Amino acid sequence: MMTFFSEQSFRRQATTELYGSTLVTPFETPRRMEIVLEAIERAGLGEVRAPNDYGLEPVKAVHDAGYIEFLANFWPAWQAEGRTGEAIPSIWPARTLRSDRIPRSLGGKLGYYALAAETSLCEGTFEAALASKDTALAALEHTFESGEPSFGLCRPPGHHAATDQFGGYCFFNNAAIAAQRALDRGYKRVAVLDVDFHHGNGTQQIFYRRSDVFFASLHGDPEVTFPYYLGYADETGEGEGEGFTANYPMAPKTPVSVWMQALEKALAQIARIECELLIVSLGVDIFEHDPISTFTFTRDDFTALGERLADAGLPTVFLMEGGYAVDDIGVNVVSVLQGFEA
Ligand code: SP5
Ligand code: ZN
Repeated sequence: MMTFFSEQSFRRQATTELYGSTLVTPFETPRRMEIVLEAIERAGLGEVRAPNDYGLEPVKAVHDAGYIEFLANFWPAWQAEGRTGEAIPSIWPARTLRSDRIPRSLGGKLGYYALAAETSLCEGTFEAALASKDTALAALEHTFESGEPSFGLCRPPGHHAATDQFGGYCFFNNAAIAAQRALDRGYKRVAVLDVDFHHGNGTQQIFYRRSDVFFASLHGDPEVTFPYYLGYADETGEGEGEGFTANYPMAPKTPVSVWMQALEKALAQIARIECELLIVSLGVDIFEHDPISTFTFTRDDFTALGERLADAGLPTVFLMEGGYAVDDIGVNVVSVLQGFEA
């Protein structure tokens, strides 16, 4: 399988993540990419190619212009104010405050455009986010042109990023950008299947009122898991989009057999709706030893997942999302991709 990866992904080198009451080294570390690349090479999965630069148009097709500009300008502006540390939001337009104004100050903008505080903004974040969406777009283009499956080794991940909000280690929603591009290239209906441990709130929000993208997510129950405020089973889409969102929240330690039953339901919907392309938001934080997650996937379960996805019989683009058991992330990802090819 062809993999796409950009060295520019390494330009985000954040040193802080707000975790409980302390700042820790971010779980979403650049080292993850090195481990995946090593595993791809060791397994002989296939060529790894750098993506083209697809510019900002495909980003603007999904994200708010003010939000893109905020991410593009934030770091230089922050530095120009003499701020040296990484930027972490600490106030939002929460329910009792106004959300119809975007404050002039950087601190005000930071909260306006954030949905969570664990994800800092730092030097190189915007450049890495651009590289990540280019990686997704290159994978999409490869599958569009050849019909062959492809893997976009995206970093930073994307599925928590909404129209105009970053958080959950995500800035641009790579899966949404690729899905929109697929539609613009002529596909009539696209499925985004999100198997990351966390609910893909951003992807859901972007397509919630639309029937051209079917979004299905299998994830830790938001009653007890990040992002807490989206991803419940009663969220099924709105208006035109009614029936084009499906959520399968599951309790901590849910057996993989139960998870696989939810996958069957999601794949049945994808088949019934007659989706022409499958984009997989591939988070391997469903691994049994993931440090921030509570599902129980083993290496063999990842292989079985890949095999089952291949049986769907659709042109398929895998895009990297989460996965924080750094030493195992490579084997886990490659197991899915080799299962798919087997
Ligand atoms: C792309 C992706 O996987 N983003 C995940 C973002 C999760 N950030 C918040 C993590 C909070 C973890 N709380 C864990 C408690 C473990 N005891
Ligand atoms: Zn995740």
